Amino acid sequence: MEIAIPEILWEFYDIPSKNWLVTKAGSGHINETYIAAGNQQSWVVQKLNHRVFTQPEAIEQNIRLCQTYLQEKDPNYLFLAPILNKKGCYTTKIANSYWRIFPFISEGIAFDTLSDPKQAYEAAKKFGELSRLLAGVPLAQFKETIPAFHDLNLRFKQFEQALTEAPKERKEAAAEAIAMALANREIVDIFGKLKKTLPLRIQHHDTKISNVLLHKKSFAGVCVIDLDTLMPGYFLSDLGDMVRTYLCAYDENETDLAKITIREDYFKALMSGYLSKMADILTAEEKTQLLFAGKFMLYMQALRFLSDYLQGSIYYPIFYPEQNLLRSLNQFQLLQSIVEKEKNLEQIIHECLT
Ligand code: GN1
Ligand code: MG
Repeated sequence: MEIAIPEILWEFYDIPSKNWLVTKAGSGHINETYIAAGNQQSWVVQKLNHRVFTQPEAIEQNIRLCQTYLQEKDPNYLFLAPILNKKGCYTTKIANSYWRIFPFISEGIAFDTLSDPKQAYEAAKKFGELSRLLAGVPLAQFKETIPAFHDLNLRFKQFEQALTEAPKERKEAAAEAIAMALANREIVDIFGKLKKTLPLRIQHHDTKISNVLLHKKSFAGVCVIDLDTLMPGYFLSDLGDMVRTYLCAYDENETDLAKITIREDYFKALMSGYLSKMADILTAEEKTQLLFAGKFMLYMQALRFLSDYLQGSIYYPIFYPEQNLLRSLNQFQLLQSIVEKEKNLEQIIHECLT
């Protein structure tokens, strides 16, 4: 693996240049993340994927708005924004690349899957806390860092387009996943109706479990990370992506579908953690859609992996040719598992709300 942080990057910051020991970090699909370890202090260095995030200044603006607001609202809240360069910007452009440097949080750890319901409680509480703290921030000044990012109606159109354009062999290989996408189309229609009435809130839009740091020993929530899609959206996005990634013992890359089921005790922990911060913020209508949030995000992620497979895997990096198809089947399987356990899950939600 080639590791390439430009040496000159450090000169843009008030960080005395050191002989950094650089390693690749994180399991994210889109940006490139490194840890630069020094004797006294370490940093997380990240190269923004400019093909996906075409407007770094929109990210810059949203993060600044949140940071200023949060500093006022709760000065002790750890908001892990990039550190400022000498020009006072979060982002540093070198040649045609955009770089950020974040403080390295040594007591924090990020997981790809969970092994204790307490972790689900703490992580969900941490993301719930962010939504809660930002509930009063003026939305009008925020930019969409990726336009219509979680608009399922648009994602479905993109899927139909991909289906029309896909070569015959790919369509045949994906027949099962395509059938599942069409069979669950109701989710698109429900979302289409909900977006007319649900309130807009600042959402993180990528609340997967690897995007929150928990304390190494106690598992207490330390801070959320990956703030590039912090922008207005629906509560469905943040709650839903937690359901998508906290409940199964295996992640989206697992290919043995027999292992893909949800753990109800983790669902309970997740809901209680999230609602401990959000119960008095959510509207009555939002509270009727808590289970739908998970279905919505699982369906959308399945559709995105499937569309990408049909288009020749141009968005999500893969390690073998069928990977995005298998990721899609994995997510459809998890959706199925939610549908099968729907009654119990609704009962758990009911208990958490009363
Ligand atoms: C991508 O880059 P990463 O891994 O944080 C994607 C998310 C998906 C996720 C699926 C900008 O996030 O929307 O949910 O993969 N981010 C973008 O694992 O598309
Ligand atoms: Mg991300």
